[in-house]
Amino acid sequence: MSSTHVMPAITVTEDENPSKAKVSVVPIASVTFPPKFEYKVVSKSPRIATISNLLTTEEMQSIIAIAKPRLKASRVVGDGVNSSARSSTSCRIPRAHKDVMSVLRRLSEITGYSIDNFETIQVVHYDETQEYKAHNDWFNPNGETYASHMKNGGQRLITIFCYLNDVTGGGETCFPKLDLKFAPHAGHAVLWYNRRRKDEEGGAGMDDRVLHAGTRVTGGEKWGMNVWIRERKYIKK
Ligand SMILES: O=C(O)CCC(=O)C(=O)O
Repeated sequence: MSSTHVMPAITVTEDENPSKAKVSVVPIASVTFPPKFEYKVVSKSPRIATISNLLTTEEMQSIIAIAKPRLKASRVVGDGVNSSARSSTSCRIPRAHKDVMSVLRRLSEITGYSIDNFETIQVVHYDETQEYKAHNDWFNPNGETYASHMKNGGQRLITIFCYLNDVTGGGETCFPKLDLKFAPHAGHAVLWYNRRRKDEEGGAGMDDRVLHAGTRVTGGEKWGMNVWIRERKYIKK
């Protein structure tokens, strides 16, 4: 493991991350990055980036082993179980394992957000033919379940979707409104902001442009991991 890495060319301002002013629970010196780690800005508005080599092979194997016995039919926020929009299985995993924590520490350093703001990690698994149709990760202020979701940690400000294996066919993460598509590659991730800054076109508000889908897997299986960063501390239940 090497500590050589390219620091992100992205600045999180204090108005969008008030907790940045507070002391991080993780000392920066303890964070190590895999060799060839690279953070690349893809779009400045909406803010989207790719992260190459975020996870090591050992970390991916551990995360999959932790998740495998826990998988259940995926739920959709505010839409109940077995929604036709999402045919994958998923589960939440504890962060206590060192191979989960090492990834979260990197993401805390990259984004400037404390791990305290990270929602419980979700691992997703798609078999061949499975998919997750276009959706937003943010809680809809007009939705029935908005208040209950917001109570613990507030809005999902940032999504980091990590790829835990190489997929034989399909399974891209697709942003139909932006004409952007990311193919799944083991150890890599896509990061995006779900809320516009006030200086972005349209002004501050939840961002419809980051509507995205996990396209149908056409060969092999796909493992992924969702890291959602909330605007405030998220209490694990
Ligand atoms: O599978 C993907 O590429 C995206 C998954 C996703 O959007 C989600 O789990 O919320």
